[in-house]
Amino acid sequence: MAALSRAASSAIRRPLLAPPRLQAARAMASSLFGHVEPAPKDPILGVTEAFLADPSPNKVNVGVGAYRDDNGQPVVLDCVREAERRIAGNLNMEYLPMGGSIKMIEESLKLAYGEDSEFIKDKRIAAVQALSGTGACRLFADFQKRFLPDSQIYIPTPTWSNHHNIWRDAQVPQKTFTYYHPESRGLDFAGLMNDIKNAPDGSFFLLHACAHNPTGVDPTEEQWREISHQFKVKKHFPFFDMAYQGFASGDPERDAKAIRIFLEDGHQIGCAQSYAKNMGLYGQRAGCLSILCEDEMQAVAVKSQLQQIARPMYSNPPVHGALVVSIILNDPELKSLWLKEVKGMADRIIGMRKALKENLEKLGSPLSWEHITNQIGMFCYSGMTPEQVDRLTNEYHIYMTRNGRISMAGVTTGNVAYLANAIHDATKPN
Ligand code: KET
Repeated sequence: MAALSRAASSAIRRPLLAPPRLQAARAMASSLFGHVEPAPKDPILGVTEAFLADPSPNKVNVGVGAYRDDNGQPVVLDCVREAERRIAGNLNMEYLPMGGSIKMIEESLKLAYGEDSEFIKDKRIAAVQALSGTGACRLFADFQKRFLPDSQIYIPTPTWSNHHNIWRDAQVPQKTFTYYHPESRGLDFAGLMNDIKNAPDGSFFLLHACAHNPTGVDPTEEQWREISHQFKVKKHFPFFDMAYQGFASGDPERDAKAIRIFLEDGHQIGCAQSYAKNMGLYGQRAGCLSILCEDEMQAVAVKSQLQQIARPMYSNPPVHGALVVSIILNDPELKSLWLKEVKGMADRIIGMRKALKENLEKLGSPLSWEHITNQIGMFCYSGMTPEQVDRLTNEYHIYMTRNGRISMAGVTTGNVAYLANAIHDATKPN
């Protein structure tokens, strides 16, 4: 009996006792990496992780900005499916050049700078394919650090949380500028203009080209003109992050208006483009970084340096998404299908804004929800506090970022009433 129980207990204990060689290896490993603490969860992608881990059948994900159809399913656009059919069995998967696909870059520049842009004709734009919008921002931040090591970046308050990480990791010092006015839930234009005026001449500013994330608040055309004018006076450099071209108004040309105003006014600009949202190519990491230079010679030099930053990091960008983008934008029929599909996505979001607001009003919410339909783009900056968001998550299994941002792209006819009810419950005055 005693022998048996000794055997049994050693069998239970055995897995806990690693062989001496493994123990030594573990001790070494813990001295090497023992100081590594778990990283804090990402405020946006961490929400997706929590959503996936929740077994509730009622759960709703309005965290990450990823478009869903009215059944809550991810969407692959018809134009993308057709481009993929043309790629399959026809095109090879060789390395792209360090700067990426020339065709994809050409098409991207036409989208951002205009079909007939004189800057494209004059070859004044240094451009490389980038790892989507994030990669384009990061490449620019690294370029900024390398060639203007004493410069800083002015970032709006609030902004997409990853902007702070990107410029931090590139070791560019950050300043913030006024953008949002919480009381009016609109733009703090006076504060914004003041900060532009008070920044040292020649400062770098990060601007959201359209559909500001997370606020959904964009300057009007008139306000953009004033901003551009003041940038000229102060010789500031505007870097446009354009992650949502087409998602604000449904028309990519209209959504490029801010950039076009700056171009008309003769600025040099930088621009990060992403095809994650407007072509639904999220995981393909398709994007473009461009910098408008003084002349062709400067553009050649700048492009060669951007490539040199890319080479030791990822060597060259992925080919599949670049093929999809260039095939769609280069074929008039596929391009018009794409334009129709972008508009369809933008319109569904606009429809859901109306539905969410109407549902809240129907429930008798005494609060004003006008901002839901006044805001533009993928997000509704609801005004909910982090504690109210926690209630939505804990009691209703609704997942969103703690800054109160709702990804309207995840709202559907099927879940809008449930969402409205939860928001009403969490926000109604006692
Ligand atoms: N800029 C902005 C303003 C932005 O909102 C995103 C993505 C990106 C760039 C980068 O997207 P990319 O996939 O690298 O092309 N925003 C959503 C996803 C994320 O956080 O990565 C979001 O805010 O939910």
